[in-house]
Amino acid sequence: MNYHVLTLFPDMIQDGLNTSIIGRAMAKGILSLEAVNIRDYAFNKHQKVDDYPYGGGAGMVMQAEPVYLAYEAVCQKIQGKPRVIYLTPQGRVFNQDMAREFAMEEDLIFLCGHYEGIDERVLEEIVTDQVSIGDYVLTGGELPSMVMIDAISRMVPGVLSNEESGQTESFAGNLLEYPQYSRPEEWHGKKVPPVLLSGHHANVEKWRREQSILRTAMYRPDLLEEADISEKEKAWLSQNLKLEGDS
Ligand code: 6GU
Repeated sequence: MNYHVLTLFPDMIQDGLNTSIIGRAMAKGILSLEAVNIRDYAFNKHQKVDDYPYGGGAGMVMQAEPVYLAYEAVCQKIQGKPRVIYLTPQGRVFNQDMAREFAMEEDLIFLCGHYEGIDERVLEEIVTDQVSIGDYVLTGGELPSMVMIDAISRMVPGVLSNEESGQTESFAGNLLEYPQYSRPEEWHGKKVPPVLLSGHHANVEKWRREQSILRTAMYRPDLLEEADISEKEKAWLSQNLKLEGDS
């Protein structure tokens, strides 16, 4: 997977993604990251990339040409036309299914806007996917692109080790992760659930599955409609939710 991020703040992208699991995958050559400075493609006297909006109003608009030239330079370099993700609060809200889908691409271009946005005409020509990371407004597309790159990368084969594997985790099957415990067995008077100390593997798995279902129902009931749970588990859940309500 080769990421190409078109941005006015290339250092932010490079510095933010060179550590931990993503940094390790880059060092191994499973991932690559190129931060392209849009300003390098502003071929005017002051390397200006923005101008006043036609029609007036507050702020500045990123001009079409430097963005387009930066995009063309990437396409030229890789001899292809990859998907171009424009980070905007107007986009589809990013989720785990989208992370899995983007992880199948060989190259991805992320286009980070700033100021009041980017001239609509270049967006029409190059953008294939408009994506938001949630219903709040950020100052630019850099943090959203880093969020997406992190989430996509861990779905790329070879990035996670077996132990880190993305199978039993939050959003697998639209269920949240079960609670985890480590030593000591008692901390601040709180004991580890006895089943986890029992050594009975099947009972541990059953308990974890139940906890996942219960947590999803309590914290993210919106996910439950899409969750893979059996009729028997649904019956178990409604019984236990009643018990929660009573206590
Ligand atoms: Cl993708 N961009 C900006 N600027 N703000 C956001 C966002 C993206 N997603 C949520 N808020």
